[in-house]
Amino acid sequence: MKSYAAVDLGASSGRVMVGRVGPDSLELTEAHRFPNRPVRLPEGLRWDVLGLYAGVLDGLKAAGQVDSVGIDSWAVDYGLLDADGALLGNPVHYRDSRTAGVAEKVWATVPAEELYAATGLQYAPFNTLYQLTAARSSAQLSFARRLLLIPDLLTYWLTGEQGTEVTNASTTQLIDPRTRDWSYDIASRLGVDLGLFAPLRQPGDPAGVLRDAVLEETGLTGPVPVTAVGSHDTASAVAAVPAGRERFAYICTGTWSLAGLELDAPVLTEESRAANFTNELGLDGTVRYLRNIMGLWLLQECVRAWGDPDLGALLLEASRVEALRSVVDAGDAAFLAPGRMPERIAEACRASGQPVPESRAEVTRCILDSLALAHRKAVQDAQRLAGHPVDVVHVVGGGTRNALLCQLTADACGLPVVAGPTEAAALGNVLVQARAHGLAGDLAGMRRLLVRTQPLTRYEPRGGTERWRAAQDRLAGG
Ligand code: ADP
Ligand code: LRH
Repeated sequence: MKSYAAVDLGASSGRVMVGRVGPDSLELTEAHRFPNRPVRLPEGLRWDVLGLYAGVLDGLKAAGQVDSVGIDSWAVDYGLLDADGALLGNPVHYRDSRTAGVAEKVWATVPAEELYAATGLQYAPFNTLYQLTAARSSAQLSFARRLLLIPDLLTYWLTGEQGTEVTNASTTQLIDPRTRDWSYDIASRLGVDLGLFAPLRQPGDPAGVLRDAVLEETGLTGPVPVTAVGSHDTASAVAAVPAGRERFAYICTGTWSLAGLELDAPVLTEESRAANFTNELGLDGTVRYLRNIMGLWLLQECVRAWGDPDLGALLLEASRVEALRSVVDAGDAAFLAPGRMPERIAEACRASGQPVPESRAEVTRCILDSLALAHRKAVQDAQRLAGHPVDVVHVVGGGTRNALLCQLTADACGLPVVAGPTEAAALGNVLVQARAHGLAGDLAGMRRLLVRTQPLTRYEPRGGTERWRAAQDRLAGG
């Protein structure tokens, strides 16, 4: 039995989990959880990356002696280092408004169709490429000698070693998903200096050992290796989808819903671009073909606006509200920015001629129905665009604790939903470390271990697919 610390930083919270892994056993316990609160500064929305690093150190101390450490986090964002290796400013939050209107400027040099054919990445205003374009004339970028994506930055602070883990690099829009290497042509045409990036690392590669100062602060005894994992949280979460031989779709539910398929090769067609599907890199040569849906962010923002009422009670009330009364487009980037979420949802319902949800329970039901509908559309579109039919939908992540959302997703998709594990990203992180440190097996073997050891809940579709189809048509027409 070996133990691994998985640092998993989501947009709403960070956690350090400890995984104990044997050939036929896998146990995960939480050592430490801390909130991830973005900070609104005069210059814009920023991550409190020093607070997160402090949370990681507290977590490693609470975890105790482990055989290795791995870090994953949300994608696309980065810190810039100066020539001395010091951080230049607070990393910009992907919900910051600096990228508004930037994509159009990029497309004037490399048309959107060509950019998709080369990188396979969906359009999202916050792709690293657009962030770098927005920052082009900033003082920070002109002083920067190194760019590290968030998990790579924390790894650097823990070990002193720099690298660019490839699954997360695939969200920069600077990677070619066919070669799984940099897209040199795109970078040079758009004036991005690839020399800013440290060399690519693969999940499972060694990423250094904890520095002496870190050992001192955490009370651990060295050497403690740090191992590269699928450092994009969604890559780690998909690695931990507990699928057997079945043909499956997955939905990673948390702040975002990431809904799609695991494929052997990217889908780079014009139809796929128009449907805004992304081809991100997964473990062992796989491609994560998926769509970003606003996810439980919509609910998080409402709950914040309402002064944090009890979530369980709210969901119970929402389960009693009439179904599919009003729905909004949960894929709409108009919901990306923080603030005024209950009002923005009401406005979207009014604008599309639907009843305006009044009570908190009605707004919550509108959000969950809308998410389930967006899950349905993504699962259907992915199957059609990739020519890859499925029989079951695996739901992983924090949203598995929301039984109403899981049931509505099964109903909307007209397919069984298997929900769990909740801490999928941490489990994927642990399993990649375990494999690097001697656990035999491929991705399928890792998944078999999850099926044998993790509690899963099955939701059967309750019929009524007609109503979901009608709601989808209503939204498309509205
Ligand atoms: P992220 O990794 O993006 O920060 P998580 O995977 O931790 O997100 O999921 C967070 C979401 O999980 C919350 O926004 C909330 O909607 C949902 N959630 C957490 N706990 C519960 C609970 N007890 N009941 C229902 N939903 C929950
Ligand atoms: C989920 C996630 C998602 C990205 C978004 C920025 O945490 O990594 O896969 O698109 O954050």
